Amino acid sequence: MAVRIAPAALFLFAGAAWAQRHDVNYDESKVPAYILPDPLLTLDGEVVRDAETWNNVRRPEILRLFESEMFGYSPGKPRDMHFEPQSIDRNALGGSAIRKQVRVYFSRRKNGPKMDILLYLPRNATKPVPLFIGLNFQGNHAIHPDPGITLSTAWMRPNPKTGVVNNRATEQSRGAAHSRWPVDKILARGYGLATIYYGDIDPDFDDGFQNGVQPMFYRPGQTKPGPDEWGSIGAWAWGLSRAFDYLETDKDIDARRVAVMGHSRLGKTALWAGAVDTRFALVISNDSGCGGAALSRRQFGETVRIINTSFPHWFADNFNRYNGNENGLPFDQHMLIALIAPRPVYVASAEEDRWADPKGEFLSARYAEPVYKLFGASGLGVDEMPPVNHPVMDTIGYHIRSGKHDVTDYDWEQYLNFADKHLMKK
Ligand code: GTR
Repeated sequence: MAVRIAPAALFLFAGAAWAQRHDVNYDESKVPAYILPDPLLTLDGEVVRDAETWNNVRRPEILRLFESEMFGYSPGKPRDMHFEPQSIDRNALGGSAIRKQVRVYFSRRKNGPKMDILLYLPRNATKPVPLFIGLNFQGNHAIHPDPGITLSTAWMRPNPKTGVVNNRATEQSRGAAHSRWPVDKILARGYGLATIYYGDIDPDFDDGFQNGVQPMFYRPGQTKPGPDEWGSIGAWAWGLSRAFDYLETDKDIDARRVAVMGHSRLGKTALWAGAVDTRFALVISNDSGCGGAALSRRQFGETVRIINTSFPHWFADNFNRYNGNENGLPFDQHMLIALIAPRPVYVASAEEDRWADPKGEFLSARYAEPVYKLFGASGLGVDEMPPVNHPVMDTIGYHIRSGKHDVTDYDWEQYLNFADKHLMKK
C-alpha cells in the first residue's frame, strides 16, 4: 500500500515545484495582452487634467489602493521613539569623512525594537549636505571595511562566504558588501550616505510577524497584521521614514535634499517609501522587479503568485488576491512611480536580470510620464527603451546596464549624475 502511494505523492509534489519554475515566461512574444489602469482617471470616472486634482483626488485614491491591496497600511511615528548617538568620529576614513552612528529606539524601552543608522558625511563640507539613504542586506559593518563601524549583533541570513555563523555576523563579515557601496566616491561628490541594516526593522523571514516592529502596534488580542496591514516591505519603508525623522534633526544634513535608494527587494522598498513619504526628494530603484518597478500584468519573469508564494511575509495578505489574477489589480506599478511625481525618480535594470523584467521596469517609468506632465515636468523624455549602457535622465531616469542582478559602480555613477542634476542645483 505505502509503496504504491508514495511514488504518486512524490510525483505530485515534484510536479508542483516544477510547474512553478516552468511557468516562468521569458519569451516576449508570450507576454499576454493587457490594459493598464489609467493613472489619470479617477474611480468616479473623472479625467484628471491638473496637478491640483491629482494631489487632492487621484493621488490619495491610488495611495489607498496600494496600501489596502499590496503593501498594507503602516502606522505613523511612535510617540516615544528617540535617538541616541552611539559614536561620532570627525576624522574617519583617513580624514575624508565624519562617521556617526545613531541608535533609534522605536519605543521608550531599551530592549524593544531599535535600529542603528550609520552615517558618513564629507568632512570638508561648509554647509548641510545632500544625502543618499538606503537599507542594506548584510549589516552596516558590511558596507565598508572601516573597523570603526559597530558589528551588528542582529539576526542575519546564513552566509558562510561572508562570515555569518549561526545567523550572526563575525569580524570576517566586515566590508562584505563593499562593492555595492562606493562610500568614497559618494563623499567625494559632496554627498553624505546613511544606511541601516534592514533586519533591524524586520528580520527577513516568515515568522508570522512575532519579531520586528509589527508587534509594537498590535491592538489588544491582535497577533499578526490584518489583511490590509503592513508586511515586511511596508515595515522596511516605515523604517526609512523613521530614519528621515532623525535626518531632520541633524544640522550637518540638508533634509530637503535626501535621495532614497534600494536594490531588489529593497528597491521595491525604496519606491514604496518614496511614494508614501514625500519628504524623500529623489527616489532610486535598482533592479527592483516584481512588486517594484516591473509591470505586474506582463507576467514576465517573477509573477505575483511566485513572489507571494516564495515570500509570504513581504506584502499585505490582500495581495494574494492577485495571484494568477494580475488583471484584477486596481493599479499597476507605473502608478507606484506616478505617486512619486513630480519628484525625480530613477529606475535601473540589468540586462541579465530577466527575472526582474527590465522591459517591464522601463514601461512603468514610461507610463508614469503623463502624471509628471501634469506638473509641467518632462518625465522620461523618450518613448523607446534605450540601448544597454545608455542612460536617459530627465525628471524620470532610466538605464539598463550590461551584467547581472547587482548594484555596481556603473549604477552609482548614474545615480550621482542624476542627483547632481536634481539636488545639487537646489
Ligand atoms: C528574489 C526575489 C526578487 C528580489 C530578490 C532580492 O529572490 O524573487 O523579487 O527581491 O530576491 O531581493 O534579492
